[in-house]
Amino acid sequence: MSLEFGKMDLPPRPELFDFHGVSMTHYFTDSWENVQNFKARPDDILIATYPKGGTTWVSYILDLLYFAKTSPERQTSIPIYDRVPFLELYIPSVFSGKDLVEGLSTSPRLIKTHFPVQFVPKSFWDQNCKIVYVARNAKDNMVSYFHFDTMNQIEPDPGDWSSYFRRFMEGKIVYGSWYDHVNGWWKKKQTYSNLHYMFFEDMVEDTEREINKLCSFLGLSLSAEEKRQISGGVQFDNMKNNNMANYSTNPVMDFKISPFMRKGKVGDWKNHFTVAQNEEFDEDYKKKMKDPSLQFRTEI
Ligand code: PPS
Repeated sequence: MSLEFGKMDLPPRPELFDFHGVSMTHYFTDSWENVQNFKARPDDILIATYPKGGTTWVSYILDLLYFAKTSPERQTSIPIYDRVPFLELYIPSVFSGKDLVEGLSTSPRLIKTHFPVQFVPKSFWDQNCKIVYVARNAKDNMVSYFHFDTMNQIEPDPGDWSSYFRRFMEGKIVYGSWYDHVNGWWKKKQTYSNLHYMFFEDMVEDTEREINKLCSFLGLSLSAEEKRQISGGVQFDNMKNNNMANYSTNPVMDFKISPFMRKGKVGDWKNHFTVAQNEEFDEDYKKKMKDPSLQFRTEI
């Protein structure tokens, strides 16, 4: 089932509720049993992020690394959200991410999730699947998520910026606390070696370097020229202008309010946080982010 339904059919925005200790909406829990019983294959690759952490960017990079040479037609015919399906997204009689994954004929299958680590279906661990986790600094992540929630009809109403700011710190947004998410996955990395933990800011700073690290992790050997080409193709402006990567074909998003590929920057939070908000945020951040080995950059 691909994502196709007319704007007229859009249901009202969903409500947030507590689900096993994490704020969620029904779009990501209605198919819970089914998703938990997902049968991963050993060569499946899971791309995991907190929403707005760099999911689409890394998904597109992985799709190019694996399939640019063998299936160039994918690049002009299949939107990224169909190539790398969103496992837990379920819109009754319209869309099932799990069905879409099961219908993939690629090997490996590239699979997107925003689950916190404790929600990941067991078979990914049993099969020792490779997992790429992307994290983005909390301030830019919050700003990006706020704009996304204003334009995406299947997200709860974000309200105004100051109330959103507060709810982000409280973890009262879809997929819960950013702090728990990035820390939970970071901790998992200490015991699960098939997890590559990367940072949005590093990708902005040097995309080619991060592609090289991905290739080492995935065991891929592409030529320097191929990697350079991929790195060029995934720069922000190129992805923003690429209809197969920019979500412009997605019916639940209203680009008149805000585009999916909005700014792609590190430090845009400075255009949103007031001085007082920044102080409050930093104070709260220190209390929640106790692990000195997990460091984020809010500017580069
Ligand atoms: S989602 O909805 O959770 O899948 O969104 P996600 O893809 O994780 O995050 C979207 C943000 O990533 C930015 N983006 C990029 N930035 C720089 N370069 C490239 N190539 C790129 N691709 C996506 C996108 O613009 C969103 O960030 P903001 O800050 O809102 O612009």
